[in-house]
Amino acid sequence: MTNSLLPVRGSPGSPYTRKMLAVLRFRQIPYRYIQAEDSTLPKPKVGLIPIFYFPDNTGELVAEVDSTPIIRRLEAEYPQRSVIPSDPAIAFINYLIEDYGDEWLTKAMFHYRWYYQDDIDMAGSILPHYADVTQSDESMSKMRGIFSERQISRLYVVGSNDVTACVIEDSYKRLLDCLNQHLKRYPYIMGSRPGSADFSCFGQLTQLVQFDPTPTKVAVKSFPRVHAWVSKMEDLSGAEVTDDGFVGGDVLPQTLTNLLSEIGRTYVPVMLANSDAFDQSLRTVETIVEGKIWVQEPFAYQAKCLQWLRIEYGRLDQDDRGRVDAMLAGTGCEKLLLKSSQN
Ligand SMILES: N[C@@H](CCC(=O)N[C@@H](CS)C(=O)NCC(=O)O)C(=O)O
Repeated sequence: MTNSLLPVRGSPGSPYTRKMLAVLRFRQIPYRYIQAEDSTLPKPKVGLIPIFYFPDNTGELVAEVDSTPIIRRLEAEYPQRSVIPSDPAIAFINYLIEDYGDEWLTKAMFHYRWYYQDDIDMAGSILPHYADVTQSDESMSKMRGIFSERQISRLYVVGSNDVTACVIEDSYKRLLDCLNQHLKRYPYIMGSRPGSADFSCFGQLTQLVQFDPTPTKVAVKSFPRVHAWVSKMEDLSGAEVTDDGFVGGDVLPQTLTNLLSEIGRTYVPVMLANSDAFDQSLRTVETIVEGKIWVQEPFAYQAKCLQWLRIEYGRLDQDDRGRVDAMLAGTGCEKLLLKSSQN
């Protein structure tokens, strides 16, 4: 029986795990969720969660990580209840917002979790239990110290430091405001049915809006609608959707354009500066975001993300490129595509 269930390894404290479980539920794809180390399963090439175990053509399981391509693979293998808009221009917008959720919003998630003492205490005392709740209190308190120190020492990886803290926090609050405005009219970011962009933002927000005390306070006090949205997104297995449910046409709703402008203020300059740092073999990424200095170490994976985004754009035909260009004009996001559009 379990053979027909797609095995997925993850953890409740992992935003990407939450993203993918919510996709599986919405898409009504039967899965089994593995929350513990299982030595009988193969190891992925990169030590990240969530891990999906797909059977190869001999039936042998192969471990895969990286939620964005896995979502596309699931689309090919399970046709029903797609999370990718069929209109290529809207699919591109969905891809861009998905990447923003995965690559920018995660900075807020990691920053808030490991920057302030209240948040460090909560995450440090709860997260290690996810590996095994039957561990003794002694073992847990040891784990708590090791785990917290390791995570705090990695804040620099996402670019969180004393200089960038307020840029990250302001961007989180503006995002909540954008979502709050948008959700007054549409149940999902992508319209009246959820796209993969909804799930990437949701994944990060499960932690920001509902777990870590400092960012949760912001949401509860000022954005209860977004808090409720996150709870509803968790399990959309029974949500009814129609083929024309995604936003469409040539003009996006103003609230979605506002979200793109928010993306243009933060994600865009940092992704561009990061990619330039790689091109020029710089040891530090330095740019200005919202008038403040942004410094971080170059992040190879995010340079690849920008390449992939440009490849998606390059796949559009001329008509759809023109539509995307018009949708992005003036939001700041058009700057991401300057290189590829010159090709
Ligand atoms: N790009 C990956 C990112 C996955 C990721 O960063 N996962 C985190 C947990 S949410 C992780 O496994 N970090 C390594 C660690 O915690 O040791 C995806 O979309 O799946």
